Amino acid sequence: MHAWPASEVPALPGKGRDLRIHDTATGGRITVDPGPVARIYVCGITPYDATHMGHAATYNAFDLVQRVWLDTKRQVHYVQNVTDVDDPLLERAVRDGQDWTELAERETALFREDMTALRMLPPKHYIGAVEAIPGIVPLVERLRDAGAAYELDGDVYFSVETDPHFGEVSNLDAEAMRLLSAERGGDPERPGKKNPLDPMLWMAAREGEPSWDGASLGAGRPGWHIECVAIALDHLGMGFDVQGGGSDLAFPHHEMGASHAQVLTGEHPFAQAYVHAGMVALDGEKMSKSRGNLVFVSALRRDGVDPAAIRLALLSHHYRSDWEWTDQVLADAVERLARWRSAVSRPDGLSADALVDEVREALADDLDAPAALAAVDRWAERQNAEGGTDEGAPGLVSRTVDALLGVAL
Ligand code: 5CA
Ligand code: ZN
Repeated sequence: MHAWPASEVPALPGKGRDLRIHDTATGGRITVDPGPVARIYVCGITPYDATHMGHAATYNAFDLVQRVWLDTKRQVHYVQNVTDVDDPLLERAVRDGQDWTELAERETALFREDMTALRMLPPKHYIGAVEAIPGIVPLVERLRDAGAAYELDGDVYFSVETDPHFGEVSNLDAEAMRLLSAERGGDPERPGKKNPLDPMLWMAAREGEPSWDGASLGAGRPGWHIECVAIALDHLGMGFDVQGGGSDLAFPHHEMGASHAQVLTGEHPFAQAYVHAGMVALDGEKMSKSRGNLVFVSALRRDGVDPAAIRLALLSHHYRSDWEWTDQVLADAVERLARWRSAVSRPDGLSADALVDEVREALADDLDAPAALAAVDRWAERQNAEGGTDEGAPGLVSRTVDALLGVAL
């Protein structure tokens, strides 16, 4: 699939700081040391009901990761998927009486437009589940032939017990895993499984549902976790730097994906850091397609909201916290954008050298965007009140905000 166009990332004077980020697997902050080419995989959307503010907040977090790396003069190799065939997508298409491929294409196109408007950096490889199927089938066959997968009425399951590291991503107890598995696409109640948590790798063709040639697996379609594993191994390889998504992906999705990959390759770990963004809520409940309590990026844009203000609203919360979308959050962001734009509108002003350092330091410190915004607020307040004589300072602030926060002033 094609991704979306990249906005220019201005180079800043000096050099950025190395990223320290909270890793779910170790439960603490680690310094990521990616080498000259940083490798990141961020789980993409299942294309229906896109792009809501929860999606946007999660992609904003991983956009910041890349901006911190780019500021250290590294290249970034970014891969994202689109889950363009899966149960919930097919169910939605049936509910609305539309063709599932048309639904997926339309929503993916909308997502690209929203990402472009929000100045999110595009992945180098943007890969759909359907186009990944020829690469998925041999992986499932290999797992089966190695005794790590088994058949149940034509479906193929992964045996979690074959990975000695299973459980090390999310660190949950057995009961919590069972509950989350049932909630998030698993089938712990299905009789005949070796372990109730075992996830499906390949689902045999079902009447009235799309299916693909699965060679020795028979016709069917891929399970969810193996989709991301196949794409990540193909485009990044084992041991890449950051696996990213919302906190609802830690278990089972990232746990199972890590196990699939570790058993397939005999190597550990799948990713150096597992990074998870908090959940955005609306009216006290997690914003989710199943609840339908959604605020869409495109609806705000249609109402004439500047995408830079939407981005500032996302940035005003720490990526790891769970937070609530409200009209006030957006109103504050609109005001902040106006103050910042006014402050950078003059050709000279208050020196910004210290500000560049502060923003860099805040973001390198587990992506502390609220601290970065506070630093720019302080500069803008003094610039608007007192000004200064430093030629080019406002331009430097614009470039800093653009390069590190993705906001065009
Ligand atoms: N296609 C899979 C990943 S392979 C998927 O989870 N798709 S999704 O469309 O449901 O979600 C896309 C991303 O948005 C995921 O990282 C998910 O964790 C995140 N997300 C979903 N809802 C919220 C929310 N309310 N707040 C923050 N992030 C969210
Ligand atoms: Zn994924």
